[in-house]
Amino acid sequence: MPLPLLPSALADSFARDRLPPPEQWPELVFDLPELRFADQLNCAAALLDARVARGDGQRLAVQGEGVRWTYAELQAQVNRIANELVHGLGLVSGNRVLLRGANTPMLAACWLAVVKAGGIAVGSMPLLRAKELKQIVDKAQISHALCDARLAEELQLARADGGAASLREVVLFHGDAPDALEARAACRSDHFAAATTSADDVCLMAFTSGTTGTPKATMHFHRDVMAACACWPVHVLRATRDDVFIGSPPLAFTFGLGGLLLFPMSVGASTVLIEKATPDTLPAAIERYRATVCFTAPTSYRAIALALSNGGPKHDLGSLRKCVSAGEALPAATRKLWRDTTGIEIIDGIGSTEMLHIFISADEAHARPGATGTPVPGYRACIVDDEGRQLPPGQVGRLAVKGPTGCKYLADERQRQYVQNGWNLTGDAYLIDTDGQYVYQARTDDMIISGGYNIAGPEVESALLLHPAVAECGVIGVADADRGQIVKAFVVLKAGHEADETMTKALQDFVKQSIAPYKYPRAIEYLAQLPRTETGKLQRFRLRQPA
Ligand code: 3UK
Repeated sequence: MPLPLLPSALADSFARDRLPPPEQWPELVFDLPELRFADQLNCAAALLDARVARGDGQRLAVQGEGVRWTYAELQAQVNRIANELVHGLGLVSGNRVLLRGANTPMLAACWLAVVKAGGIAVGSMPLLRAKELKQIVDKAQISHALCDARLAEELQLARADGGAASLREVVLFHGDAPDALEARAACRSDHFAAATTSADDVCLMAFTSGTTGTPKATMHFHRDVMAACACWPVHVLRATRDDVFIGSPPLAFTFGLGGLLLFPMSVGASTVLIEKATPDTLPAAIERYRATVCFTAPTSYRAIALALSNGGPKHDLGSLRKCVSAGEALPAATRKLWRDTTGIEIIDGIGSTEMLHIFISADEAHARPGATGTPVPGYRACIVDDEGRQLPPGQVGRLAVKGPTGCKYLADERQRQYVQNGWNLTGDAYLIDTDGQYVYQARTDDMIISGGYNIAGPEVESALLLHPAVAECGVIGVADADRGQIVKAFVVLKAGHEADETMTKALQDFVKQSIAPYKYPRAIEYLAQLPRTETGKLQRFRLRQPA
């Protein structure tokens, strides 16, 4: 049963008033001693002020293009921005603040300032257009926006004709206007006492990447942020204060927020925030900053490794120590390719916006090709059938998890789908194998049913990726009069390979030889690239739409 909530300390009760009703909450589990937090908790103060108070002020905190801030410098900048928010822009605790920008030290400082001031940070993906921004502003009733000047246009469009009406204040940064955020903050004191928030006060709203449907806002508490820092990073990642974090996921995506800001701060390490971290630019940045811990998506590891082995520019990745993959299933072929190229065993982990971060994972020593891992300490998981009954090992069913964090949608009927009987149901089909490892099958709604067989698209993708001509691929089910559905593969070939009948036959035979023959793709279509979200997820629904 849900815990009784601590009284809120926020002046604006918008978020508290829109939490799911008690009976729709996931059960929360706090069985690790380190998950007992004080009733009064501000996570920005816990991550930043406590670090400086501990004597780490002179240690490097964050780097980016032309920026190198120690923890003390970051704290001073955060305090100036927080003062401007409260004293210049009239922010009241509990107000929602839209953050818009590519990953930069300034964006990170804005996130910390909003949360330290008791505001609620709402990240937005840099590529969002006016229509999507308007949806976010309206849904979260956002009052303030801190926006990179180079991304201001779509936000202005969202406000045209009286749109996004709740948005009172928009301040730009990285611009040269006299009223830019940097200039305003420079006039403010670099001392700011953190808002005294309750551990159960919302500090962050994350909109789901939503491959389909209208966006949902997940809400997380100050305590949730600290719980995420106490579980996976401590028990699986095990980074140290000397690590240098780097990677591609946007800070608006909780994979990036945790991996590139919260987790490095929680151990006193430093982070590198770069605006464009594509497979073309990430290797050079790793070399330049001598990064040691990298966060990116499976396709990005594959693309980097392929480029290195195909005579692309040679970058020294020798500083890397730990590589984390999430967002999508990590194919065994990609794990092997990365190990062959860099000597590093990838740490795979499944997380979700609803759960805040990773809840099933395996460290380098326990990594097994094709499996995600085991529940992270602090979390429990099981596989259930459609009626919620627990299934024995070996059977495919729905993944169910619970832990110190969980799904709390902002006023959304879909809460009943994600949370059932106290368990969070992620929408993934999984099985537990004989050694207790959780093995990803597919998104539950992506299972292909062909001629009475259940076929998981990602398994066929993994088989195809092992073929030397295949750069990338995506597999879906398409309607078929005889079989209900047939397996169809969309394939991107590596340079120098011909998309023709011979290739199709070769790929089909290749799949039949490595997995059960009935799973082979009866149809293959060649594409120049696959449709992906900004976070690297394959958009299978777009493959399903007829060209
Ligand atoms: C899929 C995975 C297999 C899975 C996320 C780490 O991806 C994140 O959040 P989203 O809300 O999507 C969640 C869904 O993505 N997925 C993620 N990781 C894996 N499938 N293996 C994986 N390793 O379908 C899940 O339900 O965008 C990931 C940390 C924070 C995150 N928000």
